[in-house]
Amino acid sequence: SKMSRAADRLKHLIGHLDRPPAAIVSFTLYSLDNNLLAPEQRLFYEENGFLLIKNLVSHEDIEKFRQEFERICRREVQVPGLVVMRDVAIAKSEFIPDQRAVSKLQDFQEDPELFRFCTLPQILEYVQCFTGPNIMAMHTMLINKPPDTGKKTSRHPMHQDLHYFPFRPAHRIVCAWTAMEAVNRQNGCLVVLPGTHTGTLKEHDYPEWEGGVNKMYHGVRDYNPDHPRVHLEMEKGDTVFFHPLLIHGSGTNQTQGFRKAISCHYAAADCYYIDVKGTTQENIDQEVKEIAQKRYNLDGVSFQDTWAFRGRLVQGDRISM
Ligand SMILES: O=C(O)CCC(=O)C(=O)O
Repeated sequence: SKMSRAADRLKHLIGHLDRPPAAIVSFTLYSLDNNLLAPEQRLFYEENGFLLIKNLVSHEDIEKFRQEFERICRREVQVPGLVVMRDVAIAKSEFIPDQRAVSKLQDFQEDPELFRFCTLPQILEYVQCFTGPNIMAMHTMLINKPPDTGKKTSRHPMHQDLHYFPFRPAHRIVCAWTAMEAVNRQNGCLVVLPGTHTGTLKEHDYPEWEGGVNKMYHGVRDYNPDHPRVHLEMEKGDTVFFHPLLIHGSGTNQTQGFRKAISCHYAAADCYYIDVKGTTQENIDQEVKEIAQKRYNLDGVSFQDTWAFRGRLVQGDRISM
């Protein structure tokens, strides 16, 4: 595999040097020096922009997140700021108060049970390899990919998450995405283009799909269709950490079950906000401001404000975020 080739190369390198392995990776850009990641894991992330850790979240915790999700779907709990999304293929008239009507929850930072995911010590231990010790949870999602209706709307177009973020630097941001059940090609696992994290932020917009596209599901405008793809098949509790420039998406769910995953984007608490005027992010800036105005009747709120407002410190000190 690519992982073991990288490890072999590293072992070979180490064998020809009289310095400790830490010195070899001290020039790395995408990860930080600490004692958690093995040299081959760091090298893998540096080269590929993602790192899969097996069996990181307990089945017991996942069951609690699932139960909380179901309570939210049944409207037994009201969560301030929570955004409940439905698939475009489901007509408004078909409202049913259970998970069949919900394709995604966003911004669950005010739900103590779901937010516990973002504070799990074993997740933060990995997160700090990328962010350093001061950590903000910036963006939270529980994705409930529905069985596809045949219109292929359950797909998630290929994209870079940095498109949504008006903060930098990119390499101090990381996503943790945990499978809440076995995810595979049949139910629409994540698909990544390894190594694309070393590129720049590309232009994103709504893809021209015949069956319709979900709200805010922008896709990357041009990427190399011949770039090698990796389908991240994962077991329940497995967690992938990935860089916000890594091009990724997910396929249709061809099963009758709902494919669930829970995720959090973390940023170093000493990241800084940027002005996206004149950049490829102007379209998302505009769309987010319009939604904020409509939904919360908030005039004059900036794209950056919407992030500063949702972000929560999960470790260390809140510095500039
Ligand atoms: O869980 C998935 O299917 C993909 C989610 C994703 O990439 C996103 O929401 O940004």
